[in-house]
Amino acid sequence: MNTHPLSHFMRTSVSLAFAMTLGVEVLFAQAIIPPIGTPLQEPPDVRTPLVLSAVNDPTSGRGAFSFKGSEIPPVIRVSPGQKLRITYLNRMKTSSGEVCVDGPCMNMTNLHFHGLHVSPESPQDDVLSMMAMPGESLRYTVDIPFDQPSGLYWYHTHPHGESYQQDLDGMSGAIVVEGIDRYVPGLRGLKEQILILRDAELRQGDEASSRLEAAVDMPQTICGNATGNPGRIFTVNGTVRPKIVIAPGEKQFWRIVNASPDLYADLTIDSEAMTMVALDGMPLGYHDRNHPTESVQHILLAPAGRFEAIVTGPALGTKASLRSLCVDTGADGDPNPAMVIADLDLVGRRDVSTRSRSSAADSQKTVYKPLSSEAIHDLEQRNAAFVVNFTEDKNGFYINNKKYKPADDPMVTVKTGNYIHWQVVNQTHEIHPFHIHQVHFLVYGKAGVAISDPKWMDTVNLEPGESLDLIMDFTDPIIRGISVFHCHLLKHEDKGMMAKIRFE
Ligand SMILES: [Cu+2]
Repeated sequence: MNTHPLSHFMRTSVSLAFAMTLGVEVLFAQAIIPPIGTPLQEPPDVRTPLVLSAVNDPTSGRGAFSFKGSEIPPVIRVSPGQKLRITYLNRMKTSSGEVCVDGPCMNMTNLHFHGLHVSPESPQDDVLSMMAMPGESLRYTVDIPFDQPSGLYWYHTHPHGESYQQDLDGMSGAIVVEGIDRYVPGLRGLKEQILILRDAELRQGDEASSRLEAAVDMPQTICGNATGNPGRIFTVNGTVRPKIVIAPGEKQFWRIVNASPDLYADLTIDSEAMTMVALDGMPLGYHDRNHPTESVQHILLAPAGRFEAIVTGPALGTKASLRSLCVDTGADGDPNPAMVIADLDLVGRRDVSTRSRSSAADSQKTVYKPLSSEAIHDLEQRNAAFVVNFTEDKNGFYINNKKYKPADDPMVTVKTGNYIHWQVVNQTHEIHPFHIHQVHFLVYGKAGVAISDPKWMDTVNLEPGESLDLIMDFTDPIIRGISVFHCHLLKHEDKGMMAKIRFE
């Protein structure tokens, strides 16, 4: 269940309901959420180096990132081959009003660079030994490799036991690794929209929450097998159901990250097909230069997933919205009903601050990393070198019957330099997204049968009872060190569904 203990919600939700009538800004959740139907807010861009702070919002007390005096997390733009330098200051309070899995949150924090093929050792993407208590700071210098796939990544905090609450509070932001236009030159000159999906919480029996449910057209009928009441709706860049200006026939480049700790988005734009360019930051052309795009009607984004696509403005007179369809999370899952995420505004005036965000032409060569069908077939024939079993009971969540503890030794050691066949098995009655740090994997088989159209991802959903065959890309020695893999429903991760891996 997703109910939140903070009492401030009542006050903020009431003011939201009031504001929806008056059309003024209101305090809601972690920050000011403009009223429904306002234009999509563009987060600020920043290049390395930068200073980011973890703070408690003075009104709500909730965790937040502070950047240049504002609580809007910036979009970090880096190029392959660059060093990403971040000074991260923990300015949160020593005592928290929020509740984490083991009692009151301690407000410890750090950063994870989700999807980047970088070192898991300090001062890089180290979520195990790098940890800042209130008053402490961390200095990150992350070497982005030259062959890092160009696409959409994200940063979020990763303190085991507190990840869920901090991510729910909105301590996350987008990272763009520049250069995706090398794979799809047609992206050059297109208006880029970055959409960061986070959460606004609902409270049962609360009038303002009912209004929010109505505002996003959430059906009152049960969706799938999950019981209970919906606990969340999506926000986009901090706004409930914003308007996205796009002219009829205009092509735009939409880059969407699902930064919710536990809501799935099965994204669709009414009857419009979208032209997918990348999934989880990985351009489709990176492994298959002859097929850099694919037309899709909808795409399932698990928590932490990213989707990048060319969207075409529908004909004038059409009503079109970006929606999430009902996701059946299973009998033990939390409800994940359909809702409207944003509306396409075909006649709205474009804001004047439209930036040309596609990367400038540079001297770097386009990187391709094909994996031949023979190599895939060869890996298919071998038994899985490692099997990840997801299980759960009333006491917690487990990988291979083990509940994660920070003092654990690595559960598995692998030698870098190779592609390796892994299997992930979901033995529970709810869905879970599997994620591993530092690498992407090819999802190439389901229940032992080859998938006709396999995709490279860094976070993949598992249906109840399902087993997936993955080809892990452990080829690059840059990942050497101790890292983790886990369920990306962050409450499950906090409750033990995580394990360490040693890359040798
Ligand atoms: Cu899970």
